[in-house]
Amino acid sequence: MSSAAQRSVCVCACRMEAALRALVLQLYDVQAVKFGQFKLKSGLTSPVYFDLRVIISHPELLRQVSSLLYQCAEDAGVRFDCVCGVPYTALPLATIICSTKNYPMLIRRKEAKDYGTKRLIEGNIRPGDVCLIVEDVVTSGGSVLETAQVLQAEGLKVTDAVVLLDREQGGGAKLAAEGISLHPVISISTLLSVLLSAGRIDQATCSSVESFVQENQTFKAGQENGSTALKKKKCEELSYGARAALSGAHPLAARLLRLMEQKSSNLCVSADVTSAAELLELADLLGPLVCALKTHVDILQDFSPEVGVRLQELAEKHNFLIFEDRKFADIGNTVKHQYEGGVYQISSWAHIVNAHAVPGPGVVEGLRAVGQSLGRGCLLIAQMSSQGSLATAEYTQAVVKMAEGYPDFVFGFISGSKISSKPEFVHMTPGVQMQSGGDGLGQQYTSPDEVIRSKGSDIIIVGRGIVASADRLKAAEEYRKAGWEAYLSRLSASS
Ligand code: 5BU
Repeated sequence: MSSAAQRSVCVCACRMEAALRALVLQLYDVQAVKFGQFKLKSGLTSPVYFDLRVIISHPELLRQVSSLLYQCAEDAGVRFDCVCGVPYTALPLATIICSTKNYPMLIRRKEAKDYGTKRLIEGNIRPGDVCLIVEDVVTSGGSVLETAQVLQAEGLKVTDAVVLLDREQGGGAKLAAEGISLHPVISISTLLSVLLSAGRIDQATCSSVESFVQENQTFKAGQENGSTALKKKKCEELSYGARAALSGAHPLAARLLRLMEQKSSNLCVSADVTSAAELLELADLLGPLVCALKTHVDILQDFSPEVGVRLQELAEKHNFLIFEDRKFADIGNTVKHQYEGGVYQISSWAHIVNAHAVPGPGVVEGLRAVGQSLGRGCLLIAQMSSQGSLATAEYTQAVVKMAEGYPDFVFGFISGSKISSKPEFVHMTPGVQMQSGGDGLGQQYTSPDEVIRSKGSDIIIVGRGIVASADRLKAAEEYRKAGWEAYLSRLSASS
């Protein structure tokens, strides 16, 4: 770099520093930051309190904050197509950024309307667009994450968030662990040092805030600061084998995770064929390559109890689990009969079944009454791969909560991405093909790499990508390899 260029970079940096310093002092002067004893929602007493809502009464400051937030994203090289402010304080900030910089804006509703469209997001949603999140203050990162999940459920990508003030209590690390980079305009340490050097606060106040921050880390409830927490969390990305050994793992989840490690496979084939002979042939052919074989027993034209027996023999022979994609969705008493009896007697041969959570916990209790003593396990359907799925972010979160109530029977989810950070839970994702696109009937495809590496799921479920291929064995091997390599690179990125 020439010395003239170096000088101009230095001038820019100094100007930026001066702008941040002026901003901190102004925030203090308008009482957006206060020192004293404040009772927080959590019950804790904090020596510092931020109320950035007050900045809407100061138009010049509002403009300045918006401009610094935008600049922060620009300096970090963030690319985005639209902007969404976390309700409510960041809404005017996002509005100013969008109107001055010409970006389309989205508004997240806190509650879905109970009339009309029931949308959680207002504005034109273009699935695949990258949405930048804007926030005023980040403590644990929870509000940013909640907004991100609502946007992601609508098909948007969220990679970055800009925030005016980071309290440095672990929010950045939590968001990073979820694949979102947080870019703060000011950190609490900068704020304290500016106020201290300007004589607005004394050393005792500064120290008490520093201790509060250190003692109230929200990420992994540890005592470490955000960046150490991030390293720790990243190192803690466990292998399938290590998760199998966790004391809280359901025995069936442990068996599945173990055999995945042994077979180097996170591939579940969806054997959607309509004759019993073809199903069994497929199970024998692809058995060595898969961790699970998924069936839709009710599409077979010629089911007999013999099919269940033969499938079990093949599962033993090739070391895979049988997953009947029955999607139970009725009251407990009915699903009990559907699982145990009828023509298919599913509980006698399927290791895994799945259920919709929409009927409430009774559906799990009915299935558990049959399956638990047989050592079976259940996956709850938290999201679906189909276009226009009605599973909102709130619904998905409620499904995770429901699953947590039945650790002796529910061991994971059908979802598009990792939705629970508990390593005992297994995430399985359908709608997977090497090429993106759909099937004209609502199915939407994502690649193995994206599902495993970017979305953090555990198992890819592939149907027609393999079954409709001219060479099923070759196609299955390609998917196995793609899924496994994505898993290995996810692991190595975290160590
Ligand atoms: P495909 O051929 O890879 O599109 O088949 C996907 C399979 O997964 C098929 O058996 C579906 O019934 C199943 N599936 C799905 O596609 N999406 C979902 O959300 C759920 C199941 Br739940």
